Amino acid sequence: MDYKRLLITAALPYANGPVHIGHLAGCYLPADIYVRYQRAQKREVKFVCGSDEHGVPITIRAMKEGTTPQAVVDKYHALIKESFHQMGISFDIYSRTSSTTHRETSQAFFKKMFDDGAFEVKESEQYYDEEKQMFLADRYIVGTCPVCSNDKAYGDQCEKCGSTLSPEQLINPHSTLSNSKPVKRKTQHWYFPLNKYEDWLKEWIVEGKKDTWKANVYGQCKSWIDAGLQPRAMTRDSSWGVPVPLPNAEGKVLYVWFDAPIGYISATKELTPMWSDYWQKDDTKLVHFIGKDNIVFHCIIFPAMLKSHGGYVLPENVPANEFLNIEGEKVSTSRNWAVWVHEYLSDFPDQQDLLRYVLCANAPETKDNDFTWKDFQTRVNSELSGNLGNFVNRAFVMMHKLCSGRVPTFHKDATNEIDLALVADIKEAKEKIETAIESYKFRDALSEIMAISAKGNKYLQVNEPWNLVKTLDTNPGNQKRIDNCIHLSLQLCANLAIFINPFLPFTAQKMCGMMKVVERMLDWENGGRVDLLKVNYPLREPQILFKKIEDSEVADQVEKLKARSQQVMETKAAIIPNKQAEPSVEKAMIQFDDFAKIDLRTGIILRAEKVEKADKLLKLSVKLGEEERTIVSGIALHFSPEEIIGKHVVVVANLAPRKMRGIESQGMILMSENEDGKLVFVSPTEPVAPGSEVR
Ligand code: B3M
Ligand code: ZN
Repeated sequence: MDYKRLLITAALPYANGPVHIGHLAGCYLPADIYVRYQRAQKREVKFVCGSDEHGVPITIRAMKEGTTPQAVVDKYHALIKESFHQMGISFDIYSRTSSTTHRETSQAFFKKMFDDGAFEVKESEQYYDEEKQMFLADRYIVGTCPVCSNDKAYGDQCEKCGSTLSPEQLINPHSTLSNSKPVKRKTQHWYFPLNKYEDWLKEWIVEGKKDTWKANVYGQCKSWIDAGLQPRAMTRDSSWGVPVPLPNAEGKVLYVWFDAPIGYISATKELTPMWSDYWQKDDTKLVHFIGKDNIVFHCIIFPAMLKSHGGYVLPENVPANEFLNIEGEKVSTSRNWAVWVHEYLSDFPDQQDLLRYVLCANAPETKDNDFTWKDFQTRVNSELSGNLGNFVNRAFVMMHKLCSGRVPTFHKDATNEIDLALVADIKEAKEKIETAIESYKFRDALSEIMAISAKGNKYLQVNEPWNLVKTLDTNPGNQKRIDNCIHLSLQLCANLAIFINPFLPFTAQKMCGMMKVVERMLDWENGGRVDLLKVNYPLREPQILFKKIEDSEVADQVEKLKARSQQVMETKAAIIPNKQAEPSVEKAMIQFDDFAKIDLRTGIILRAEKVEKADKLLKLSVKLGEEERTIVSGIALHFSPEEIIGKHVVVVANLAPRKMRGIESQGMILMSENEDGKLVFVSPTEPVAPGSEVR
């Protein structure tokens, strides 16, 4: 089918943390390459994305950071948006699912399905926290893992042994919000009967997409469908999300995987008044770029929703990538084992293309892949710099040395087989790159580009213009050979700029600057031509296109990765009950994010009393805002209970509770020591309301 326009989406990242290079490699970079290529083809294309700001991960993050979900999404939305922008991910819009347009769009979508009778209402029993008066998402319930006895397993998964769990399987479950034992309560939700779409999905995917969808995507879908589909709840009990637009649905929000993909529609609405052309006309090619963990949502659930609602186009393709591991280990945000994009950008300023190159050359297109800093260095130094950068630089240097800084004439009468072969290779390269990109094989496309650049180097090598010039006196005909060689090499440079542009847009810009051509030259239709640079046209001095990566930079990055995850492990170990305090030593550098995890609050000591049979401990009641906390503090040898009542203090409010002498301590008071070894309270120098945040 001939398409009139393309709508390209990249998965909406959860605004619960920064983006790492695995995210880039997984979907944002391939999507961006594809879109930049389509734009160069002059096709009508829109590229939409935005932050996914609902769902449990956001509320969990808010809890960890001791702040509100809104504050979390505001912070990370801004950070993520900026990281993408700086990396050159060229969205036409980067929106967010907390926008009004999105709320209205997703509610209207739900309402239409509801009115059409698309949902089934079901009652079920779910865990409820009586103290906090709310239903608990699986992640809010912790208990002992029935498989490995880890006592911090979540209601959906044990992170220690990796088992998938349901809250019912946990031994001694308790709420992470109040620590109380949750009770079962009846609740009602709207279920989308996916089972009713089984036949349609079989036809649409299993039969229809066999030859066009990537094997990893097709395979996952097929095994889901073969296993039989179940009705799935499309609403949740929560205070954070898009409210269910029905009467008597108080406290219910849309399931995050119901509203998030509709975010693509809302973002398009915000982008253009022509949004419905993109979503509702058959001649739109819709492509979702995602990571492999999102496959069922984009290939099965969302299409079934679109189908049920009616009037929407369905994805033509869903090219999902696998995962990128780091230095041989899975990315783990909780262990801080990741290369964060904003950190890369500050460690390697203006070197976006180095990362874009390595992440594409090593993209996890068909299987999980490993990113190592050593490999980063090798690819940058020997491939990018050694091949591409080297070729462009040689062609320019030679032109300035041997052809007075201008594009030399191409002499037809001095053409030889080697010239003709290169011209043919350039044409062929264009076609190969094109075919690869159109079929989402970006690694192959990139390696075709590097191959034609390598041919350029070889072409210079066999022509040896630097030797031809030495024998000009005796062999005046050599000038024509020199001219042809430099001429074609420069035309290849122009082609390389066109080819590389979707992949390394910053480099393509630099090359345009060196060639003194406008961006229009980068139009894809110009690829394969060898008359792009006009004869006698003066070109600029070459710039160094790619910075080389030093051994020390590799070592620093590996060290940084290890030190950070080590730090996390130590912090975790430090909150294991009854661990002896470490002697005071200078601590390793931490990132702002590490600091931001600690919820420091001001408080006032309301009551204090000695703890029986523990001569060092005082049991304190501390007022933190509306709340009163019990904190057991080892300060009894320094203070009498009376003298500290009414003191203003600073409390670590999100320290995991620990039992001391049978009393649960719910936080820690910050103290310092003066020269005489006497403990002193850290407290604000002017009165602030108890419960105020310390930053
Ligand atoms: N936020 C999950 C993820 O980041 C989810 C994607 C939504 S795409 C509509 O993996
Ligand atoms: Zn376990």
